[in-house]
Amino acid sequence: MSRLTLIVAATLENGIGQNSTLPWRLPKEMAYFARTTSNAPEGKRNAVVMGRNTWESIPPKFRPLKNRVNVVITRNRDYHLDPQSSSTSNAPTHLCTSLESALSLLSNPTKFEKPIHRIFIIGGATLYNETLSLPPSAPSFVDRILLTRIHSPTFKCDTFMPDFQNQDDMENRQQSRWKKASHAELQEWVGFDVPEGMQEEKEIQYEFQMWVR
Ligand code: FOL
Repeated sequence: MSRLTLIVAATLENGIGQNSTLPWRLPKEMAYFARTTSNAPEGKRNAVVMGRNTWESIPPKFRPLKNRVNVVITRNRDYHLDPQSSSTSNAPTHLCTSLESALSLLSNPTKFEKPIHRIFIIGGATLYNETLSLPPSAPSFVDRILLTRIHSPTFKCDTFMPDFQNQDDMENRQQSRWKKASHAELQEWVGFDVPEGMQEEKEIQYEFQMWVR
C-alpha cells in the first residue's frame, strides 16, 4: 500500500516533451526537481520510477539519478541498461517489465540497503497515464502531483500528460477531485523553501505548484 507522487513540468496545454527531450532548459527548475526527488530523512532513500524513453532522455552523465533508487520500466524483456549505469551503491538501478512489478519491488524492503521514503513517478506520458488511472482503491495510487506549470512562451510539444484537473468521471468527482495545495503546504511537504509565484528563467515564465487528492 503506497502513495505515489507524480512530478512533472508541463505547459498550459499539458505539453511535456518534444523530439524525445524536454522542450526547455531551465537550470533552476531542474535543480528543484533534483532536490525534491533526492530529499529524504537520514538513513532513507527516495525512488524515481520512469519509463524507458525517459531513462534514455536523461543525459548519460546524469544517469542513474544520484542518491535515488532508479527504477526503469519497459515491456521489452531483451532491453538492457548500459553497464555504466547498472549499479553504483549511491544510485542502484532496477529494470522492471511492468508498473505492477516495479511497485511490488519497491514494497519489498529486503531488496534495498536503506528503506524507501517516497516514490516519485517521473514520466513520461505513458507512465503518467498509467499511474493517474490507478483507482483510489488500488494498493498504490497517485495522491500528489508536483506540477511546474510553464505559462509562457508557447512551446511546440509532441508529448503530453493527461489533463488531470479535468478528468471529470464519477469517481473523480465523488472521491478524488484534485485540489491545489497552498504554497506553505508545498514547502512543508518538500522540506525546503521554494520560490512563490511566477518565476522567470531565460524569459520563460513558470510556477511551482502542488496538487493533492
Ligand atoms: N519534473 C520537473 N519539475 N521538471 C523536469 O524537468 C522533469 N523532468 C523529468 C521528470 N519530471 C520533471 C524527466 N526528465 C534529468 C533530466 C531529464 C529529466 C529528469 C531529470 C536530470 O538530468 N536530472 C539530474 C540533474 C541534472 C542537472 O542538474 O542539470 C538530477 O540529478 O536529477
